[in-house]
Amino acid sequence: MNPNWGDETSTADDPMLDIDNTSGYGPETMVIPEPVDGIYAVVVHYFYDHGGGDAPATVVITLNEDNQRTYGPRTLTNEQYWVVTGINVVDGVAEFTSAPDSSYLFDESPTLSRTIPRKRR
Ligand SMILES: [Ca+2]
Ligand SMILES: [Ca+2]
Repeated sequence: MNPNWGDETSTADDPMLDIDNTSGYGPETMVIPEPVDGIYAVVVHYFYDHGGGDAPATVVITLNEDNQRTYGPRTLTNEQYWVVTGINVVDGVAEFTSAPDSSYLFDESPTLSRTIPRKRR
């Protein structure tokens, strides 16, 4: 829920999940207050359906506190991964890397380097 990314002495560049809702419909909220520069992938994993079958997922992303997009609802099957979008952070400013309707479903953990273009060095 609270991995230490980027600067090990700072928590401002870490993703923070408010609640890991394992039994209900959410919502769950994740925030990265001051992300370090780089490419990020937003991925939803339908971890386990508890026998409940397919379920719709909706993702709302807000960048820089004012640039908001909503993805879905998208129907997910047990254990599927939904690669929602990439986010590119340059000089502390975040932008979406892909069009709102370009997302992918995978039945196994996706190789993100092949789905999200990496920043050229
Ligand atoms: Ca950190
Ligand atoms: Ca969860």
